[in-house]
Amino acid sequence: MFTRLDHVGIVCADLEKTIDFYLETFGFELCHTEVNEEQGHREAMLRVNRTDDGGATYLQLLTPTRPDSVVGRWLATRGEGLHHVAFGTPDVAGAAGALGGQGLRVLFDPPRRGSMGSRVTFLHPKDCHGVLTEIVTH
Ligand code: V0V
Ligand code: CO
Repeated sequence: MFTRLDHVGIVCADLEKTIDFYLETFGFELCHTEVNEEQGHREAMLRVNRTDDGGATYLQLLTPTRPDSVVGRWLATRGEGLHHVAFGTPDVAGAAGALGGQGLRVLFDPPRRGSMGSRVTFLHPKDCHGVLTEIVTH
């Protein structure tokens, strides 16, 4: 179902400062930035490594563009830190359908636009032992 870890989502207060920290401290590569108006955040994808199946593993740094977005509410109530984990799959809709059939709550049905033109959905954290779990197909 899942073939790799695609990214770890991290909420931050200052996107530019946080990008600089990861580039200067750990040497990761900044490979993409975008605004996701639908989700209400601005983000950067930092590449950690490439994988044999042509995918890659990223850190996704997220900062809100409005206080009432998912990321805005998270920053206001929890502060900076880990927000979600995203697994890669060749078929996000198929994986979401199978997991929904097992009784897990699928949050975007159908999947929505994600980073770098991907298609994504999420599983409710309460159904995944406290971890907000994203499913992504590039
Ligand atoms: C909320 N909870 C979490 C959580 N967010 N637990 C673990 N990790 C998180 N990130 C818990 C929270 O503590 C509550 O538990 C309960 O879930 C309900 O939370 P809430 O306060 O009602 O929070 P809401 O209103 O923000 O709703 C939570 C959900 C929401 C998961 C439904 O965050 C959502 O729809 N997420 C999917 C979209 C998303 O995350 N967008 C931003 C990244 P207690 O306190 O009641 O026990 S988008 C992205 O990464 C993209 C597009 C990409 O390309 O990668
Ligand atoms: Co994500």
